[in-house]
Amino acid sequence: MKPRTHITIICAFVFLAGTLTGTPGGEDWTDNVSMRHQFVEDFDHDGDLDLLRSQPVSSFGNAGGGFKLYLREGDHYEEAGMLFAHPKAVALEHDWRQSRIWVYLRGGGNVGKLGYHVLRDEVLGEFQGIEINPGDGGTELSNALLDTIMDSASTIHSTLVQTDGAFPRVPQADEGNDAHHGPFAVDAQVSRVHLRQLEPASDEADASHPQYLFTVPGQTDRSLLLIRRGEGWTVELTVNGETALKPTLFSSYGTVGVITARTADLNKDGVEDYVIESYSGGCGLASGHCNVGFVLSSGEAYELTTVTTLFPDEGDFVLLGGEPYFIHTTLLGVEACEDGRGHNFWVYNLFGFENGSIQVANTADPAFPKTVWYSFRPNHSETTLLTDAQKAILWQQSLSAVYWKP
Ligand SMILES: [Ca+2]
Ligand SMILES: [Ca+2]
Repeated sequence: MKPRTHITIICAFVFLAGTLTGTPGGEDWTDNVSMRHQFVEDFDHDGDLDLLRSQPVSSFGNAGGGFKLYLREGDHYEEAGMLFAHPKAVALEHDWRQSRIWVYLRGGGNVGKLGYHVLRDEVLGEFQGIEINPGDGGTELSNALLDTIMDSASTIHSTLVQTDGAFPRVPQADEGNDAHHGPFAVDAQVSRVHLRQLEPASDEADASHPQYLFTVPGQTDRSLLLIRRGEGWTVELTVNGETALKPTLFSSYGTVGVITARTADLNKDGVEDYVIESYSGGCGLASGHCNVGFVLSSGEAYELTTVTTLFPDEGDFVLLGGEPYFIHTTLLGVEACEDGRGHNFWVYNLFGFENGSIQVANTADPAFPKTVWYSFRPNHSETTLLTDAQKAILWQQSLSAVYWKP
């Protein structure tokens, strides 16, 4: 077996200075709930998401603090050990035998410790590391080592969560999604597009060559085929035995869970279109990252557009003025808001369908683009924490995070 190695960098995305103390939830905030840094990641590479959860933030200093590792075992977690880390300097490396959890621990001045804990057979080993001297005035070698391991280009976000100190529960699939901060008020009358869920034609997929074949019941003339290629997937579509979409890269990375496919006529030409989804996994809110492929009818052929969004669900397909739209979701941070503090925001854009393509269509509803503060309680209002100029920047960022034609 060929060793497969990749390092994913995990960093906290929340703005710690503003949230470690104070009143993150406004007047509803009470002190009997503790805030924890939480990384949700498959630490032991067994296909189940695990938790690395901090001790109370009040015990944290500049170098970081203690974290406990909980490995998912079926419907519960087993404590696998403890490590010391800074929530912004944790990286995870898997090879075929074991995992390494890399940490950088800042000391005084430029001095710090870089090293890892081996995770093997569900046991977390001791810290093994070296003293390095990075930063301004640090050595070239130390800087290169730190940059290589804590490569910010591969950042995966963690979350700051409220806990009552209890042993962690196994999270539910929809936990952490944007439903409590959606673009529409809870009682808003919004029509949804009905999408028909498709079952793969065969569940006997060969594990070494995974593929999914989807057909619409009663429509034997066309079929949609997804084939695993390396880490990613290609999609192809045939109509009456003819190729209507040649094999095209849909998602360039692996899938956590299963690929799903649904149909609806989104571009209203009388021919069913397809929506396919591949969740990327990752920790915390990153687990909501999902590639959504729109396979849209266009004359005799079909065209694929993939977008990356967060926690897509039925609620993201809406009818506005009788026309179908998709609500695209991103989560972005702003360091200095109107209250002088850093906050995170859900940014929503409307996408419309025209023939085989997808377009930004925020003009379809005056509420879009919508920017909602990700606070600690349900909220569906346009934020007042940002200036128009800040919102314009966020909006630009939200659309640059979309992965269009692969
Ligand atoms: Ca695991
Ligand atoms: Ca169509």
